[in-house]
Amino acid sequence: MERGRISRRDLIRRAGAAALALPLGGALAGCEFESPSALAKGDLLERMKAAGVAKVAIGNEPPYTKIETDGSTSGVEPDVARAVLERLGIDRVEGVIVPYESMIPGLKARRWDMITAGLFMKRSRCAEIAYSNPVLVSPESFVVEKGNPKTLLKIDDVKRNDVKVAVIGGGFEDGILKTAEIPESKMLKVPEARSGIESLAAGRADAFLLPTLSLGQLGIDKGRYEITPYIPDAPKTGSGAGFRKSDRRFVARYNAELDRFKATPEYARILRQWGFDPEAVKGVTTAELCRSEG
Ligand code: 6CS
Repeated sequence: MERGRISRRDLIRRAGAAALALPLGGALAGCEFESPSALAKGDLLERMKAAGVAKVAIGNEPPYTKIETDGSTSGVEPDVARAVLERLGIDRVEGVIVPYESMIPGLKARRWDMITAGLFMKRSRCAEIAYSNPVLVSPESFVVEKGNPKTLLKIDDVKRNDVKVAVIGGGFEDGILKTAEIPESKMLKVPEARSGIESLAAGRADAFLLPTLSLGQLGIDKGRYEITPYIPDAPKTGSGAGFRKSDRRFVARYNAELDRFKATPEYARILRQWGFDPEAVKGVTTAELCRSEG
């Protein structure tokens, strides 16, 4: 394998064990792992300006976040964050790949400055971190065997049928099933999106629950599987950037720039590039999304 290049699978496997700093735009520099450096306290904007970089937690789940073949970070959330941060004088964004359930603990431990992963807003998360204004809203779907033999179209169908559904452990979908009081025996916890598809192929699950757009990016075999229509009884999923509550002064400045950016054609272009509808988030508030259970 060419030095400095590791496979996507290897990247995900290793990322489960450690945070991985991926310089934006630069090649993966020898696959070193960035040891978690406790970020100094003080004003977040000043700190990021002094460092010349914003360190952001991502999940590497296109189209929300993506590691490009050159090791750079993209996806709808990092691309929007990059545009807003540039307006605040911070030119570089450095993605760190971590599991969703590690994003908030790592933020609180000051291992990264912010979360730009499509970490959907819900009551329990909004109690722990400060979210920016919403960047996007997006639907959820199942991927099931072609023909949907178990007729899984909504969360209630999981309740009423003898099925097992794969979800990312600690992710928003895990919370959806728990809130619907679906027993753990009906859930299969997987570490990330690709292993959700693998669990279907291995016959360990009847469906995989994930954002519709993410399922569309997994290259599933359309001869064997299909993605269901949007799930009508799943809570509205929306995300923005996540910050420590102690950085609320910065969040106010970030929101002012984000709101101005959301009025530009560039914002609409970024969302559409990744398959999101910029109109869908209009009028949606953080307070509204933070009322979601889960
Ligand atoms: O917010 C979450 O936990 C979910 N967000 C995305 C973009 N994918 C799956 C994950 O469970």
